[in-house]
Amino acid sequence: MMNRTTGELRFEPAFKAINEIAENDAIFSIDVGDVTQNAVRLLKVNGKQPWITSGLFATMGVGLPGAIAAKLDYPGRQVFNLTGDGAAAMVMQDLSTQVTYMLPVINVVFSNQALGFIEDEQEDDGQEWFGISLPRTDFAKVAEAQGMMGITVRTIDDVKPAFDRAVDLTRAGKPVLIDIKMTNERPIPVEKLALDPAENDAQTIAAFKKRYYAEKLVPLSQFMHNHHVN
Ligand SMILES: Cc1ncc(C[n+]2csc(CCOP(=O)(O)OP(=O)(O)O)c2C)c(N)n1
Repeated sequence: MMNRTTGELRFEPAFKAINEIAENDAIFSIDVGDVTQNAVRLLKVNGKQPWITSGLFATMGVGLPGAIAAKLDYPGRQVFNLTGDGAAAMVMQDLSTQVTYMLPVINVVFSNQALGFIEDEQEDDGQEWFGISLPRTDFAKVAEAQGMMGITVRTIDDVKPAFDRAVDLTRAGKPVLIDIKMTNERPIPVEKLALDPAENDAQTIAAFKKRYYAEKLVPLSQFMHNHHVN
């Protein structure tokens, strides 16, 4: 999915671009939500690139202030704030703080117009979806209103140039916000893989593989069987 060049814009190509521009000692401040799972899975960190989130309380909105703190503590290092649109809306007034103190952070908003993580939980619990839609917000304009360059990304082709621009701007000492207008797919639920014929009917497995592009995944039981583990 990261290497796709056609189709609707999902989150993976943005992570690919982030991996490409990330400096050797970059710091990632990650917000709470689907974006956390995606960052765990898709950021190719090298051991010198710390990433921080609100691990204990899972406090949404931690991405932006975390990036401010990182940049203040490590002014010479590249700093990313990776956040969902719900969390971004909770703390976006502090983009002004980055401008005021000239903190060149790369702020990335993954705009799926949903509280994605909660939507996933409601689906998993068989609840009706409730209170998870977010309004379409132009975060690039929000950034511009606070004196920061805002870039909107709508297609896969737009992704790389936007991040290259972000590198130029931050190297020139300016913070930037990239608003990724993307589809609203949830990350593959690894805790609920529907792959095993012993536990799922063929239709369920086929639907799961189609939804998550999981054709190549095989159930754990197959590995166990191959290794003669009962
Ligand atoms: C302050 C706070 N409020 C509510 C929650 C519950 N919560 C966890 S993830 C989440 C949704 C996050 O949505 P968004 O920021 O849009 O990111 P996405 O999951 O779509 O990537 C919510 C409401 C929380 N963790 N912290």
